[in-house]
Amino acid sequence: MAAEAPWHPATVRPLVMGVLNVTPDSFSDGGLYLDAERAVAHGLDMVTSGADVVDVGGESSRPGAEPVSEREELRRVVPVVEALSPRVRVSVDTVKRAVAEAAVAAGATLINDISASLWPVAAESGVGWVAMHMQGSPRTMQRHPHYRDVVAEVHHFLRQRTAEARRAGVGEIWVDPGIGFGKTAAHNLTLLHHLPELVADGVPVLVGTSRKTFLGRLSPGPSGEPSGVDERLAGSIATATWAMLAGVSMVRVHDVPGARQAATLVGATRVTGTASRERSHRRLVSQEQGLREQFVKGRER
Ligand code: HH2
Repeated sequence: MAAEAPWHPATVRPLVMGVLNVTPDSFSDGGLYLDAERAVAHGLDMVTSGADVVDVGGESSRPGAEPVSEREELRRVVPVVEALSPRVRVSVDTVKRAVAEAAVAAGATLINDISASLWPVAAESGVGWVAMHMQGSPRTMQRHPHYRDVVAEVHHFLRQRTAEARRAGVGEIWVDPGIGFGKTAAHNLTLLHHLPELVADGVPVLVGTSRKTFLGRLSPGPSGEPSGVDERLAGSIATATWAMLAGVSMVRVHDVPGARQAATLVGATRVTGTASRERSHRRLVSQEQGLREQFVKGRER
């Protein structure tokens, strides 16, 4: 019998992952959604705005962040996952095995793993897994990021982890170069430039540039100071669009409406070709349905 083809979402419209940080200290939305009710309301808003998946996190991974206890992370994450999972696909952004397991029990079907080490949990529970590259740990990663060849090293790491996860039986695997995780602005730009090579491996790629520091450094205000977190929307959408045009299958964003509009347009340019507008629009709509069904299947596993 032929081996089953690796899991891959249809490649028409890139998917949008909305960020929901249930933390006091996340770099851009820290403290806004610490209360479970507000967190759930914001998650549902993102769904209305077009998020395909909501990524719930209870521990900040910003540079210099202090770890939180397992108990506290569980307290923050589980009720929010429970409330959102009947309404939308939910991923859990954690590096802790117990938190991943509890979130899956509460309805999450994707483990967003910045440590790229939790594939055994995904294999045991039959959910999807995102492997992200990071050099060092959040507390120290931005002190001296160093690579001989950032693209080769990041891609090699992700290929290795993908192979291990596949051997363990994980069906749905995503890779993420980890923009800003132990990387300078130059490293981030180099990785963005070389995204097509990662895409060419055939494993769906997720990229998160949203509101990150390098955007502020590269677009300083009139005083020469890096632009603030709230002034990085255009850069966030520009880099997400760049990544989608390079072939990534999902972008992780704080500002869903703009990213969703960009994703829809990238999808539309992928199918338009020379067909009549009417025909290509109908095709886009039916491919969109196919994509949603395939991605949502991950929820039903
Ligand atoms: N970035 C952050 C957190 N999780 N996961 C993936 N797969 N890719 C990313 O680029 C990524 C991620 C950092 O952003 P945010 O969650 O907004 O901040 P914080 O870690 O401070 O909560």
